[in-house]
Amino acid sequence: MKSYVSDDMIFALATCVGKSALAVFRVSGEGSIASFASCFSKPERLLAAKTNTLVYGTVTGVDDVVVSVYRKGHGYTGEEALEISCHGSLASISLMNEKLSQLGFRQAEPGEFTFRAFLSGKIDLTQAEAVNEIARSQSRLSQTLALERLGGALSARIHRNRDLLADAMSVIEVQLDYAEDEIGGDTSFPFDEITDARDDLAKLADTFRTGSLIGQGAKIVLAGAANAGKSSLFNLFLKTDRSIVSAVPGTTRDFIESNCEIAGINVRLFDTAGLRTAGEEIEAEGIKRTKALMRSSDLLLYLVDSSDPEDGYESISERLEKEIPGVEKLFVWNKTDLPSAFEMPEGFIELSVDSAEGFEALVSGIVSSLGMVSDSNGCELLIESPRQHRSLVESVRSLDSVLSLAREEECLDIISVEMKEALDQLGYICGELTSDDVLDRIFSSFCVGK
Ligand SMILES: Nc1nc2c(ncn2[C@@H]2O[C@H](COP(=O)(O)OP(=O)(O)OP(=O)(O)O)[C@@H](O)[C@H]2O)c(=O)[nH]1
Ligand SMILES: [Mg+2]
Repeated sequence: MKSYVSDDMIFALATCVGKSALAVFRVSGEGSIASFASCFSKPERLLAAKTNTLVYGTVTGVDDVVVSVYRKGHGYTGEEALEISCHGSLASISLMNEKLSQLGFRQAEPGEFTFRAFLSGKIDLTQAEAVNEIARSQSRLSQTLALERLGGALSARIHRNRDLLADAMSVIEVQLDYAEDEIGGDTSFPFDEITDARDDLAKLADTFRTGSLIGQGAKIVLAGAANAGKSSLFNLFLKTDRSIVSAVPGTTRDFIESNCEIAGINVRLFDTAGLRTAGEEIEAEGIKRTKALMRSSDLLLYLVDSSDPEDGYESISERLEKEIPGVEKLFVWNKTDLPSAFEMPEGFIELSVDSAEGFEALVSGIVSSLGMVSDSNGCELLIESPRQHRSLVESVRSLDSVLSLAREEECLDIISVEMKEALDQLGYICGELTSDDVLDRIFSSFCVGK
């Protein structure tokens, strides 16, 4: 990678610049401890310190500090490294920056500490990506899932399948060595092993939609006829009077958006203008925007006022499916505290925003419509990286063609090329095979100090 030299000493502020109790600097690289000891009030103590221990002292003319010592092979990067905690004032931060530069440390690039951890074999590429996913996570659930990947659950799953496929590959290679260029019957071809790996990888690839929704947050749009109770429901989700509620139809014109957590899932929630034949220009523009939002949503919550004989709910699901195809939808039969003007059609969720009756069922409906687990019922392994997803899909595609070529008793040479491709794709996921471009893209999206 062009900007990451791996044999020098680097440093970065690992905490934010601002008013805070403490600031933490990270330094890493061969010679870090000796270099830092030259400005430290107790150099011998520092030079003799065992790994994973703390040394208290003063950086002359800068600040009192506590230094965490990591010897080579330990700590985050796997290199000789220190974490220096000083006071969190802007003056301390600036003086410490100057001091470390004078001592010969280079300001680290974004993600460079994690890159070094990857280089030294402390973590693989899935774990490096998990570090960034944790740093970016905005909900408890996304944090928990990323932690699972950081712990190596994804790597272990990929390696298990890779081992299975490597064994299958060696069976194929033996047959190739014996110059049997065609499979004689299906007895010796490892169909079962390849099918098992293929199915497991496909299952993992299928978790991407849910994983990325959890990681990036789900876009949920509240829509429906004017006065159906969209703004009231929006406020109920946010637990605040964010959107104006009134009995006058057409209250919300421009859409309103806000972040919230629903069952541990990070959600970008939109309240929109009621859908009706618009009377004037501004409302018509609001409705146009509502429709665009509906099309781009991960989940559409369509509200009907069950007490209003005018609210055209009839065959709404078919109509919406035609108008907004391919978007997950939930239909909400609101205002159940009032006498119903019609019998509730099948598939609607009953709700009274006023009394909050039915709200829990609505939340469960949202969780399952997004294909998610709620934070209370444990976590399966999910992926959220588009890069990992692409490789999984490619690997499954190659394995599908291996299986169909083998069924057609095609030449083993061709089959082994596809097998190799499937194995390579798994190698890309964990970073055993990779290019500088890919590494650059992954690590440059980290923040400095990570
Ligand atoms: N009884 C009852 N009234 C409700 C309920 N939900 C909303 N309302 C009332 O219905 C009226 C319209 O509510 P809003 O939340 O403003 O409806 P809206 O869909 O945002 O309306 P527009 O922005 O005009 O499209 C208000 O008077 C609410 O108090 C409910 O569950 N029960
Ligand atoms: Mg409204």
